[in-house]
Amino acid sequence: MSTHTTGKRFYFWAAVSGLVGGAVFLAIAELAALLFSSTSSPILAVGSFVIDIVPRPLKEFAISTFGEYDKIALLAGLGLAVVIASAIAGVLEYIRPPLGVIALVLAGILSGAAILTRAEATALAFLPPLLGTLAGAAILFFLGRRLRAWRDAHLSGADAREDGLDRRRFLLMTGIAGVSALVVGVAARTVSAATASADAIRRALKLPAPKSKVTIPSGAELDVKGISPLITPNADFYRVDTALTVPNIDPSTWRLVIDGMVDKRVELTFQDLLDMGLDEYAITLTCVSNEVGGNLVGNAIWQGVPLRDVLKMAGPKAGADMILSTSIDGYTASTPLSAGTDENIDAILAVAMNGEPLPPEHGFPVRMVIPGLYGYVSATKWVTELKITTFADDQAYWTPRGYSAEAPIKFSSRVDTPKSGSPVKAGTVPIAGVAWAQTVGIERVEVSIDNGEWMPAKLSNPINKDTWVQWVLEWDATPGTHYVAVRAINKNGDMQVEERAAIAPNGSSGWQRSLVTVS
Ligand SMILES: Nc1nc2c(c(=O)[nH]1)N[C@H]1C(S)=C(S)[C@@H](COP(=O)(O)O)O[C@H]1N2
Ligand SMILES: [Mo]
Repeated sequence: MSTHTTGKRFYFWAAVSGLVGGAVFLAIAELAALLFSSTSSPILAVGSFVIDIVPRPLKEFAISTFGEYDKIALLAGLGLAVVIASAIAGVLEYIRPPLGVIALVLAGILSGAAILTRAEATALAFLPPLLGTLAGAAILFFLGRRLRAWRDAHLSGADAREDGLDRRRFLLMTGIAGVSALVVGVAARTVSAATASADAIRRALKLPAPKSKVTIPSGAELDVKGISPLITPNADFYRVDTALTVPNIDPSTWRLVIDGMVDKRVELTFQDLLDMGLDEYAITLTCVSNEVGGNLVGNAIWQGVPLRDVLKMAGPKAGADMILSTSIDGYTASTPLSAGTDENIDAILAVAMNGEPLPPEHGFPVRMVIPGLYGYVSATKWVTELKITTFADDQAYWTPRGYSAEAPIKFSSRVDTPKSGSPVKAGTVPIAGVAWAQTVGIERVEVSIDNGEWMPAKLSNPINKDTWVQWVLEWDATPGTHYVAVRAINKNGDMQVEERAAIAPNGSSGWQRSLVTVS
C-alpha cells in the first residue's frame, strides 16, 4: 500500500475519533444533567435555543413541512450537525492539534450559553456542559495523540509489529470510549425522558374537587417563631423509602389489584378511584426511624378514598388478618386487616397531598395513609397491590430486617424551639413544639425546667385526633444553662413512656430532654 492511500485511512480514523469525542461530550453531559440539573441536556437546550431564535416564517415552514414531526426533524438536523462538526473537530485535531480540542471547547461554551440563558436553568445548570466538555476534550486529545503516534510509526517505516501495536492501541481506546459513551448516553437520556414525561403528566393532571374538606378550627396554629407549621409543606415533608430512583407511573396505566383471600379479585384504575369521590383527611405521618426529638414526622392534608370501601369490593375472607401492600418497585408493608376495615379509622388510598396530586417522591399516583401506624407498616407509596393474607403466611419488606410485623405509633412530643445548641437571650422565651397521638389525640403537654415541677403547656386547637397539635410554654429564662424536659399525656390518660427505646424493632420512646443556654 502506498503512503498516499493509507493517509486517507488516517483521515477516516481522525473523523471517527472526533465522533467519539463528541459522543463522550454528550453522554457525560446527559449523565450530569440527570444527576444535577434536568434542564441542562445540551442537545435539548441547543434545540430549544434554535426554536427560539429561528424566524417565524422558517418555523411555520418547518411546521407545514414536518407537521407534528417538526421537533423530531429539528433534533435530527441538530444530530446531523453534531456528527459533521465532531468529525471535522477530529480531523482538525489530527492535522493541527490542538485545533480540534479548541473547536470542541468552543462548542461546549456555546451549548453552555444556550443552557444557562434558558428560563428554567437551575443553579447547577453549568455542570453538565462543563463536565461534558472536559470529558470530550480529554478523549479527543488522547485519541488524536494515539492516532498521530500510529501514523508516525506507520510512515517512518517502522517494523510492522510496531505499526500494528500502535494501531491496536488507537482502535482499542476508540472502541472503549465510543461504546461507553453510547451506553451511558442512551441510558441517561432514556431515564431523563421517562422522568420528564411522567412529571408532565402529573402537572397536567386535574383532580376532581373533593366531596368534603377538612376544616381547620380557629386557634389551630400558634404564632410562635421556630415552631413547626401546622401543615407541613410538601417540599419540607420528610421522605423515607428504599427507592433508589423515584418510580415514574402514568396514572392512565396504573392499576390496583386486590387479591389473595378475597371473594372476588378486584382491579381498579385511577379513574375508578376518582369516580368513588374524594374526601379530605388531615393525618400526621410518622416514621418508625424517628428518634426522640427527630424530624421524620409530618402533617399533611390528604385527598383520597376510604380503604375499607375498596376492600369491601373484594370481600376479605374469614381468617385473613393482614393486608400485604406492594409498591410498583416491589416494596411491601404488612398492615393489620382490621386497621383497613375499622369504621373508626380513616385508612385511605390517597391521591393528593396538600392540594396537589401526590408529589412523585411521596407516591404518585396513589399511596396508602393510615393514622396510628408507622409508615413502614401502613403508608405504601406507588401502591399497586393489596393482597389479603395472614401474618402467619406472609412477611413484609422490613420484617426479616429487624422490625416488627405490626407497629402502632408510640405517641410522642417534640421541642422545636429553642434548639439545643442555639443560645437564647434572658427574658420571656417560648418553649414550643408539636405532639402527636394519632387515633387518640393529645390531652396535655408538660414541660419541666431543671427538674422542677411539670408545667402544662398551652395547646393549639387540634384539627382532629389524627394530627399533631402545637404546644407552647412561655418561660422566664434566666442566664445560665438550663435543662428542659417535655412529655405528653394522651386522651386516654396515658403518660408518654419515659424509658428510652431504640427505633428498632418498633419505634423509639423516651422524653425529650435538652440543654438550653441563656445569655
Ligand atoms: N414504596 C414504598 N413505600 C413506602 C416506603 C418505601 O420504602 N417504599 N417507606 C415507608 C416508610 S418507612 C415511611 S415512614 C413512609 C414515608 O412516607 P413519605 O416519604 O411520603 O414521608 O413511606 C412508607 N412507604
Ligand atoms: Mo418509616
